[in-house]
Amino acid sequence: MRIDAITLREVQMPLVRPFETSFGVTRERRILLAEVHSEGLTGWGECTVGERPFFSGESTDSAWCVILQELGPMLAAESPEHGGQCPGFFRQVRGNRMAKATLENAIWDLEAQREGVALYQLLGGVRETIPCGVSLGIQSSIPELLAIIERELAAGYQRIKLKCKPSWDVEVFEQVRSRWPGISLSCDANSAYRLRDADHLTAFDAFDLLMIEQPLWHDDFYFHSMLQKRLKTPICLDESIHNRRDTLAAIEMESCKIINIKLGRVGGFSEAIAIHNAALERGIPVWCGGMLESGIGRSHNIALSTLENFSLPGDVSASARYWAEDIIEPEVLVNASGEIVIPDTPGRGYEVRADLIERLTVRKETIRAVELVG
Ligand code: OSB
Ligand code: MG
Repeated sequence: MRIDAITLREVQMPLVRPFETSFGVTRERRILLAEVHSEGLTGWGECTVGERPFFSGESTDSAWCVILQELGPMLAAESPEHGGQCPGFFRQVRGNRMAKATLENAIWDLEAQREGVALYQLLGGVRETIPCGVSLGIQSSIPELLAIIERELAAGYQRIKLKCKPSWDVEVFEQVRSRWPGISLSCDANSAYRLRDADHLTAFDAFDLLMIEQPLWHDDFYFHSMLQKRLKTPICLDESIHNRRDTLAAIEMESCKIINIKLGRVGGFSEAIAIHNAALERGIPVWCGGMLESGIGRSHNIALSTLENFSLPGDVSASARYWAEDIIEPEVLVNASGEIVIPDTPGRGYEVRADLIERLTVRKETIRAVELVG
């Protein structure tokens, strides 16, 4: 496919409620969207970076520069047939995986439209519905958290994940478990603990958690493997896993028993599929993480979650939990059984609301392929 132009824009979208993790509070998202125009079709990609470089080393502004200065021109000079070729085009650029995923995912989105198949089928997905969980931020009090859990369980969500940190953990788990002894419950520390906290972390074993996500350093495998030997609760790695090699290392070292796959963190659909396959071959279940995405990123997460080894509920939930108005149509809905029903229409399965996107846009730049070759 000939690339005619790539438009990068920043949209600003306030969250319906603030989201607090061990590294801070997010109230409004600054989201980058890429449109890749090719032969009359438009593929969309969302950059899942945070506003500040706290989850990964990338940020909204760093990704803006890397896409405009490096990755966009590299892609515009090519005529890709498959999204899977993108990592090759971007090979010279180190890191910047969320920026790379923005463009690669747009090419997959475009390819699905061109082939007239649903994106999930192009990816090799096999599920007609996907199981959904919710990730609940740190709250100002335990009663407030309990009220939110009650609402999410009533809505049908199949798994509750609690963000935790040293001052928001055991006491919270105790109260949640005493109220709901049987629910599927997990926690995510976003690297808030150190190995010296191992004794404290063994106390988590009393709460029958499905997993503890990324308890230690964001770039570590070895100390997680030491910690896993001391815990009954399975460790799930998020931040540490960037590619298939990381996956093999983590499994080999027994640093985790479960893997969270995020499209941005791993650089796009092709690496996400490679990680999925490596984990499947080794009997390690995976699930799809979330990064407070708009509908575009969410639609891509939904397509990815249909692959066979996405056997645990993910963090991909209804649009209305994040946005007063989402930028896709229909918005993402979760049924009373806590599932998203996969759309069967060609492409990503959700239409883009161009007018709304235009209204939310605060900056926009276009790279025209002719300017590069001409
Ligand atoms: O670690 O999974 C995480 C949000 C921002 C940064 C990191 C994480 C998260 C979430 C939210 O847990 C998941 C979602 O609801 O999109
Ligand atoms: Mg996480």
